[in-house]
Amino acid sequence: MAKSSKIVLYSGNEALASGAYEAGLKFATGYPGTPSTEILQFLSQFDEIDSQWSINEKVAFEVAYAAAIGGKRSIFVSKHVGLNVAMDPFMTSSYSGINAGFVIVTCDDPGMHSSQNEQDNRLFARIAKMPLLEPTSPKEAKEMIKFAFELSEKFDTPVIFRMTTRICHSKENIILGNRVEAKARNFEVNPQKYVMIPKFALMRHEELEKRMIKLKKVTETSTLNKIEINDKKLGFITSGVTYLYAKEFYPNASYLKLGFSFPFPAEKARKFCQQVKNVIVLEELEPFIENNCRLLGLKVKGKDLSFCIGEIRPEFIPDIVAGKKKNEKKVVSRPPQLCLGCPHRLVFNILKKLDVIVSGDIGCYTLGVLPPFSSLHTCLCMGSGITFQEGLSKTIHGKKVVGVIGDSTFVHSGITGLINSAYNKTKGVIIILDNGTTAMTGGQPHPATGYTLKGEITKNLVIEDICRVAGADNVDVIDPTHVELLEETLRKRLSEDKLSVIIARRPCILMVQKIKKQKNS
Ligand SMILES: Cc1ncc(C[n+]2csc(CCOP(=O)(O)OP(=O)(O)O)c2C)c(N)n1
Repeated sequence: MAKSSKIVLYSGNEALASGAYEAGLKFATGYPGTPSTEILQFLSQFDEIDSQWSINEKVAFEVAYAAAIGGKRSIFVSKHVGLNVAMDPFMTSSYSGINAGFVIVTCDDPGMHSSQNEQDNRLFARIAKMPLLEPTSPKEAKEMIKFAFELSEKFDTPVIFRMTTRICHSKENIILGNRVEAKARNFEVNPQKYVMIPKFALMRHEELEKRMIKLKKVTETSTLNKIEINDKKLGFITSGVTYLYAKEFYPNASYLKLGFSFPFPAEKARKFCQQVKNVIVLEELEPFIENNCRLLGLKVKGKDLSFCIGEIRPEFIPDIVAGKKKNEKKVVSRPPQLCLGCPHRLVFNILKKLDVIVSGDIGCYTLGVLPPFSSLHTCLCMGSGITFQEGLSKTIHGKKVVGVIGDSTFVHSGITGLINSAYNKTKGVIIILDNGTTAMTGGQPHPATGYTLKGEITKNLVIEDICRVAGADNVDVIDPTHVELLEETLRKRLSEDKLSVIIARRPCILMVQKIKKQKNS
């Protein structure tokens, strides 16, 4: 086959997806979340890849992981907090190992451009004992993802592939190559490997520890962990995008650039520190590399705690090197707001009038917390709009608690909360803000839209039916432009000693055309 050599300007997400395609990827799952969303959207164009938006990250992880055990190279993609939702299968998957290659792509969001926290998912590599790869740029992401599949298959392990917002969304010229089909693998019946009852899991734990010893040897010799000796007075141990930032400010310094950062290449770090006088560890968020160096007794300098909070910007580098605290210039911010014409606005106008506590959730509607509405009082994680309604309504006296949750979030992790509320005799009102899409992340379909990631028509989940069978006493479906009816119904349901769901259904104003197009296709 002639080698393709087309050059394209791709984002890190598109580059990663292209690399995975070329590596013979056959199965891809995920749930939308900034900054990861475009990876799966990009993969969905390829006929050779079975790709899906799953209903949440736990399900996505299990489906993709099972496909890998079944014999197809597979990938799971989510934002950093998505991996928390998938933590249960994630942790035990390193015991069972894989069959065909399985890569876990986690897109972390230092600086929380669009997230509820800025956890550093590199730390999960240590807990789960999985190899960790970290590209510095889109070009590297494309090449490294191929290595990730090879590594996974060679060592029978899931591989964590960690991206960050800047790498996901910055663009670089990428050379496209040909797809190489991976060698076919068959599923083998092997309960000792795939049935994690304690006896078998103990044996697999032993395998895992042996694997870690082997992987340690690989990180020591891997070309992804590269020593560049220049000026021997100043050197950096670094990974991810901070490597490029440091290079801009200190092109003549020495570098230990880590691309395969766990298991930590201890001997390489030791060798580097022997050759360079002043070694500074440069990394975003947690002192992950720094602590690994300290455990080895290496004399390295890290960053001040103030730089563990928020993104590292290129202009911070000299201050980190000088051992200073962060001195960030404050820019006057322009708060976001619900779009004019957004149907959620109509609901929050009413909630503002009623003297109620509102337990919120994650989606566009979280903006109900800000003026002019100022009527959303809690928001922790996806699904908590309903569970907080239960916990708060059972503790706060004198005020009613209304839970709000979006349609995509309801399917993601609201349904279980509603079943719990009904089972445990909770009273009160839940409002499902159903705008017919996952608006917050750019309008992805979910089961209640009746469309798949590939735009195909599928079974349409009926939210009101789910609410009824979950145990809601009343389910009202109201277009929120019928403001008076909505207010009247909400007041009535609040006055009753029942568990009620009101579905405020009207399409997202930005997605009306998109949704119409899907329906007509
Ligand atoms: C565990 C987790 N996964 C993904 C996300 C990203 N995310 C935040 S809200 C949301 C869904 C929003 O859709 P919906 O609930 O329908 O509300 P809308 O934005 O449409 O109003 C997603 C995917 C997240 N914050 N946490």
